[in-house]
Order: sequence, then C-alpha cells, then structure tokens
Amino acid sequence: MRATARAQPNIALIKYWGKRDSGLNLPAVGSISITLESLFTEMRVGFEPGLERDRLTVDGDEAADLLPRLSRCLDVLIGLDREHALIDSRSNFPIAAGLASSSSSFAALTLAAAKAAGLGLDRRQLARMAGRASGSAARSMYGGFVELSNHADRIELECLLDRDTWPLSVVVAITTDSPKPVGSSEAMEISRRTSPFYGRWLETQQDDIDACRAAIGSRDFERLAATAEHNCLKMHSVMWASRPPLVYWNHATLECMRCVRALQADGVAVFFTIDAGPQLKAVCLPEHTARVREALEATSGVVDLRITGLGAGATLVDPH
Ligand code: 2P0
Repeated sequence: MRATARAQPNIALIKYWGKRDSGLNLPAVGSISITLESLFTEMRVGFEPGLERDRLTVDGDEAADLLPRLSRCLDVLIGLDREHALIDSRSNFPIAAGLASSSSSFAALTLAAAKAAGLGLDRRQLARMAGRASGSAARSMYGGFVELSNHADRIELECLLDRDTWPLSVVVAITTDSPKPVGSSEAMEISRRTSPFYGRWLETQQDDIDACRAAIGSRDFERLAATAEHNCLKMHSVMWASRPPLVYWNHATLECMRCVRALQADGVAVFFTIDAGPQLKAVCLPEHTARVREALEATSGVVDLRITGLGAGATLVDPH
C-alpha cells in the first residue's frame, strides 16, 4: 500500500502548447523532449485505510493548495472508491517556476501510486496516465530523447535515442525563484482562444517534429539547435500575441539569450530553449559545458545555475 518513485523533469525541444481535449488532457500537438538527470522529484505515496482525506506535504510543509490536482490524478488512476493517501513530495529545485516541476511531479506520483495500489501497468500505460494529469509528465516516464506523438484518441511515447548514445549537457540559468504568473493549463487555453498565430502553430508543428527527429537520428547538433530555437520562439510568439499577452520572460532571460548568441558566434555548440517561465535552458555538447556555465554565470540577472546531463527516466525507489 506504499511506494516511492523518483522522476526527473524534461525539457521540450519541440514544445507542447495547446490542448485538443481539456477533459482528457490530450495535447493539440506532438512534442519532443530530453529528460534531465540531476534535478528530481521524489514522491512517497501511502494508501491508508481509515484516513479521512488525502494529505500532501511538499518539501516537508503541508500544501493544501496543490492537493486537489494530485487527488484528481489518483482518482483517475485508481478510481473514486480508493483509500485516501498520504503523499510526501520532495524536489531538489524550485517548483512552479518554469523548471518543468509538473513533469517530474506527476510522473513520480503516477509511478508510486500505481505501485502502491498494485495496478500492474506497463510503462506505456503509466506514461498515458501521467499525461492525463500533466501533458509533459508522460515524457518523464522515459529517459534520453523522447517523442510524444498524437493519435486520434490517445498519445504514444517513444524513446528516440538513449542518453548514452548522444550525451548532451544542459545548463539551466535560473533568473528568479518566484512562481510563474499564469499556470500552463490556463495559459494554453488563453492562446487557443485568442492568439491569431495559434492555427499556424498547429499547422507547422509536424515539420518541426520531423526535422528534430531527423537531427536526433543523425546526431546533427546544428540542425537540432536551429529547429529547437525556432520552435521555442514560435511558441513564445503565440503566447505574446494572446489576449491578455502571456510574457514569461524577464530582462535576464533576454540577457541569457544574448549570451548564448555570443557563444554561438564564437563557435560554441550550444542553443537555448525557454518554457512557460523566465528560466533559460542552454543545451550544449558536453565538452562545452564549462564555457557555457562560465558565460551564463557572469550574465546579469542570473541568480542560480543547475548543470545536468540526460536522465534515464522515472524509477521506483527502494524504501530500504
Ligand atoms: C512543454 N510546457 O512541452 C511545454 C512547453 C510549457 C512550455 O508542457 O496543462 O504542465 O499540465 O498538461 O505539461 C507545461 O505544461 O501542462 C508544458 P498541462 P504542463 O514542456
């Protein structure tokens, strides 16, 4: 009745932005991501007979405001007649600040809860269930380079390449620890309803996915860099043109972009990507990690840095 799982956040190189079914949380577009290694969320879940309601602690503190979404995830996974659960969540990075904490949180929660409830689901089924709670969480079930593809009534996940075959580094430049102003689910709906670019975003996504998949297949860093930066800026253009506008960047985000551009001009194999938050993720070949770290560390407005390789995907943690 108890289990613990650990999952890493993932960073989308080709982004998920928009839903075609909010009830089932089905994405409007496919996406491609890399799973990180050294950032993680660990979830301990225990179904306790006699407990009157679900309880959640996040990094040791009771977190009633975050509980409803986790309870819903358990209801969908196990059923409304389940026992109530004690959930303990711990992350080694700031949550709800554009560092993809919902991907690691819901992947870890799904894996731990399925084990604790004895569901016997395989990884593909677990990924789909995690995706019902948070679209990006489906990708964190897998390691390395992961594609989420969209089908009529479901999503499919595939590991395109494992982390050892093409070991990339990610330098995360944290520009603030504050939570983001608008959550992703709400922001995606605002874009779908109001952005004049949303339709073109949907129409052009498959081209980016195909180009990214080909770049990964041939380990063509330059092509990967160009495709990922284009897709990131296109997603932010959709956001900026929404009403009200969704601008997640701050001045340091732009300084970091300028820093990456200067490194590229100097021949460093690096590119940037930015999600629904002000942090910039610089992806580079491992031999350039120190150079990228030094340059971002010296960039105005950067308050912290995290450096990581690629991770292996969500795992159960032995309690002993
Ligand atoms: C992504 N993001 O592909 C994109 C890029 C943010 C920008 O997936 O509503 O927390 O829970 O399914 O997965 C963040 O949104 O959204 C996200 P829900 P999620 O990584």
